[in-house]
Amino acid sequence: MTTRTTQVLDAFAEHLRDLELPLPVEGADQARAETGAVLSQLSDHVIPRLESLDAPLLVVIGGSTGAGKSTLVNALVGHPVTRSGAIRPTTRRPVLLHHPADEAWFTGTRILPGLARVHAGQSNDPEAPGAADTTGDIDPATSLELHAQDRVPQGLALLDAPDIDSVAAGNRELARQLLRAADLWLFVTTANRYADAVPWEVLRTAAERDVTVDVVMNRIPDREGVAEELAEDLRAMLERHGIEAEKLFLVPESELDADGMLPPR
Ligand SMILES: Nc1nc2c(ncn2[C@@H]2O[C@H](COP(=O)(O)OP(=O)(O)OP(=O)(O)O)[C@@H](O)[C@H]2O)c(=O)[nH]1
Ligand SMILES: [Mg+2]
Repeated sequence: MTTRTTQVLDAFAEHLRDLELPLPVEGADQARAETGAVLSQLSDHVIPRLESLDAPLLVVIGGSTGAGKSTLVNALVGHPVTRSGAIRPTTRRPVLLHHPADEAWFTGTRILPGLARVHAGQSNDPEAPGAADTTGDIDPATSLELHAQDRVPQGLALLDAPDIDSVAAGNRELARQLLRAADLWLFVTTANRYADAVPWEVLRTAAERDVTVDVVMNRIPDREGVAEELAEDLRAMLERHGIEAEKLFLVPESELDADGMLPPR
């Protein structure tokens, strides 16, 4: 349904697309980058959300490489669906998990129209996490892998994103684009890495546009008092950066099983 509001936004996007900044003056690069970011936020989030308020909420799981994003997503659905690994970065192609009944919301180009859809072949085959690469050579940085999962509640979708601080430039840009499409950003960091600079810069942009952010501090040493101490420090950092985290989840370090899975609890 196209409303008057979305017509106005479409016209605004049209103006932005026509905007030329040809002169090599100071700040021109920045202005070009901002124009691109606004355009992608309009097409990836604002317009589709206004057009279908009842579409599933998109939770984007983002953060530093190796923070354990994919491992946590696998824990949430109870079996390995997205590849986790020792090589940094591991996740290249974003993986979107949705309830089977919500499939139609994501197969089309309603959100993230610039990303080609790749369907997971046997999404419930635990032997084959990330086994969707049957589609040959579709560039991971411009595609989105879709998995129907019964364990994901209807009305909610989880998106395992590439890292935001990657040495791979494609990953960094894609991760930022995915965050702009998020209804909720689940920011994952670890007890070792939570003071790194890059995530805080990205969090600040999230705060600037009032996006809802929840924070996971992962891999907290399982010793008395450590979680409380780290949580207090992290809360103070969030406050200093003007970020209102709705929830802070504290996840203790635990042993993974042979499949790389966290214990269910
Ligand atoms: N022992 C232990 N290892 C973990 C835990 N969480 C993650 N790991 C390991 O840490 C490595 C990185 O985990 P991933 O889940 O791939 O991290 P990621 O945030 O998805 O990384 P990118 O995809 O590169 O952004 C993997 O080898 C995991 O098996 C944990 O709680 N305990
Ligand atoms: Mg990953």
